[in-house]
Amino acid sequence: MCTVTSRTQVGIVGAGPAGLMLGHLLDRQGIDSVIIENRSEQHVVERVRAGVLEQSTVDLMRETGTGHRLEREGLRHDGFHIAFEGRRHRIDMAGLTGGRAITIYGQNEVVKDLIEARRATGRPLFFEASNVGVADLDSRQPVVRFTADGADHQLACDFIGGCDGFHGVCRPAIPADAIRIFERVYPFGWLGILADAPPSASELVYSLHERGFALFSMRSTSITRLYLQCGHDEDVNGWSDARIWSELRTRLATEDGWKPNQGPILQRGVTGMRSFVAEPMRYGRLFLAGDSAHIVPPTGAKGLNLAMADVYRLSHAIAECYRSGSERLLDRYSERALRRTWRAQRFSFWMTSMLHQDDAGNPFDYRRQIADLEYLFTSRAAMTSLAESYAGAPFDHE
Ligand code: RFL
Ligand code: PHB
Repeated sequence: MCTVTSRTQVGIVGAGPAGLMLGHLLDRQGIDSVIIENRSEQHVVERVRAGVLEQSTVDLMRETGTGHRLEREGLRHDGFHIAFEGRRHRIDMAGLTGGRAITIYGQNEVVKDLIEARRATGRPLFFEASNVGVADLDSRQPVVRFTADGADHQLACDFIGGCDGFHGVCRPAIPADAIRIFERVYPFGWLGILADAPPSASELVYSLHERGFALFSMRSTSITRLYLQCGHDEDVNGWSDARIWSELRTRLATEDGWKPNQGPILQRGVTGMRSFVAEPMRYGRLFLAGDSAHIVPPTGAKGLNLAMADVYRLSHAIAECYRSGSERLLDRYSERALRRTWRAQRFSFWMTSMLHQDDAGNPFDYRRQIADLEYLFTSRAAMTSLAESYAGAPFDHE
């Protein structure tokens, strides 16, 4: 096999939301990059994951020319509901935050739009790359090695964006004594389904039930997205369609007669829940962004949005370095990104522990959770705090 030696300004490992958006933001500043992804394009655009985009993510896509379809097809939600003890209670997110809202738009649609934008620039994007590795990270010319299109590639870079998710190769390439891991694994996971059924409510419903958490969401006016708390490593094959629907209805139905509509199940999967942070998010000229540096449990709907906040910050830092030679923003990147990360960790942990039933099922905890929720809905201050965190703070690059 021949070896191709080439050079770029920024080597980006991973074509998820973080890697693709980083490439896009750099391109807009006239900075060259090569994106290297180990899965196929089909796999990447069909992967069903996040659905909630914060206001800042929506604004970023709009302002950088990738928001056309999002504007047409995204569903703007000004609020959401939390159900407990048979009743649904609304959080008026926009009213409490001066107009900030979320938009429902599938992560795979975001990825499709970003791939299209990448293609339009003509800059390189490799799918199905194998043997991906990074080296010389603490030198002035780090390298990404990979095999693609029948050749071994040696890509010399000024910087590497480690955007390869939780199971990628970039974080493990950092020497163990240069990184510290903070982690909490929860004894539960989510079983998620996509159902061919029109959503029976116009906003999300998070539910605390004695049998465990459930969540009603959607992807469009004809597709419902639903989640159920299950075991951390639950075998999805142990769940028949009938059992899934029965459990969803039991946990979500409220006394006013509301329940999710049923329909054929189009897709199903289980995700174990964890909180994870790697510090710092930089080693030499390798910068981690998105899930490669941090994982939040999905209850706060923050993971994709945090990834976008990271690459927004990183693209500014890299651009400033090329423009003025100053490494000031690069040097602040990790500390500032971690500050936002820990805020999202705090919020996601709180939402998760308020709404899930622990394995041990201590009745004390359930009563405490109900008290937490009752307080929430009697206090405008508490609701405002929740609404602010859920809608997300503006992105910043300082
Ligand atoms: P990704 O999306 O994992 O992308 C990483 C990419 O890197 C590739 N890769 C490699 N490429 C080259 N060489 C290697 N050696 C590689 N190893 C891996 C992978 O194939 C992949 O394409 O990380 P990124 O870009 O940081 O994006 C993060 C988000 O995907 C993640 O945080 C969200 O999906 C989390 N999340 C949610 N976030 C939200 O903001 N709002 C939500 O509503 C929300 N809901 C969710 C979620 C995650 C979920 N699951 C399945 C974990 C709901 C669920 C159920
Ligand atoms: C989703 O629609 O996939 C979704 C919604 C809210 C969450 C997590 C995921 O907290």
